[in-house]
Amino acid sequence: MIVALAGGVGASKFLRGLVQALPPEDVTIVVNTADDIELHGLWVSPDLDTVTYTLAGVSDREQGWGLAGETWSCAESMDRYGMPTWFRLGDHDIGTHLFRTERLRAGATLTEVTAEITAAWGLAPRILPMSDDRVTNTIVCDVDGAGVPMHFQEYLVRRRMADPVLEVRYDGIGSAAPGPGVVDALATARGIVVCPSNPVVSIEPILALAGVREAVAGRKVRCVGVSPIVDGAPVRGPADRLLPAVGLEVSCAGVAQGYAGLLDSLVIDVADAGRARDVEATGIEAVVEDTMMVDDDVATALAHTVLEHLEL
Ligand code: FO1
Repeated sequence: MIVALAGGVGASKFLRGLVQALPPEDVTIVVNTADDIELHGLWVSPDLDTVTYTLAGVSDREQGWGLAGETWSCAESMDRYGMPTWFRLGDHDIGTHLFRTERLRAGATLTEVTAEITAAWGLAPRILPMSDDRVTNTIVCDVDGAGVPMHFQEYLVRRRMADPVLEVRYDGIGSAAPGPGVVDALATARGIVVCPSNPVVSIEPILALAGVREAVAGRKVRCVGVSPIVDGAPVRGPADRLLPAVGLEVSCAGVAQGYAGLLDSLVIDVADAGRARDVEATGIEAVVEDTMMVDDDVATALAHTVLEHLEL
């Protein structure tokens, strides 16, 4: 079994390629839940849903998140009443949040509910939330000279990354346990993949759970990552604001520095071939490949490159 550590949109594109390159039932995906948010009484797990919808082939491919052909009648109705709709929930997507929330309230764990949701979409890969406990990415921003903590979604979506970032916190991480099966999957994997996701708010919260970084660092198999930074900028999302906040350069070399001791190889884009030596200075082999996943064919070719370097 291959275990992939994943965030949302970038990871999902890559995973579509991975399940073409491997039997899907041989893939276990550990997904970040530190972006999860409770809104209007509903538990929303954006990265779990993005991975699920993308692998099910029902995602809005242009937007990256949510469902294709979504309708927004509920949000329009909420607007009428002056309810906050800055985090837009589509009508069909709300069905997923209603199901998840109802099952959690009835006592199911997030791991159990996720298995029910992925089964309902007929998915073969195993999708594991990183934890059944609440961990929250909190971005401390400089607002008029004061340090103001915000939920990641508030920083990203509501305030559109407008505030300078002072610090990134993983609230709840100290008392959270990895989800059932997470450490065991890593310990028995034939290879580990770190998807092209934000290292600070998608991958680090997974690694920071008790025993996870140790399981990756102590593996006897190979571990290969794909850089989410191309030519000094994130393919999407706020990594260019968050990497400097944790002291890392916004480049594939900065990503390598953050993963030093964890990865054997890092796939970097052809645009970054000139940074291969800087990547290798961290002790990680640099593999130069097209990482711009404009379609599933590029994602599948990239997945084959990753598998080659896992030396299965
Ligand atoms: N991203 C936005 O930029 N605006 C939104 O209104 C928004 C709503 C949303 C609803 C459900 C969902 O699963 C994801 C949603 N996202 C939205 C994406 C999300 O904020 C981020 O892409 C991830 O959290 C980052 O991995």
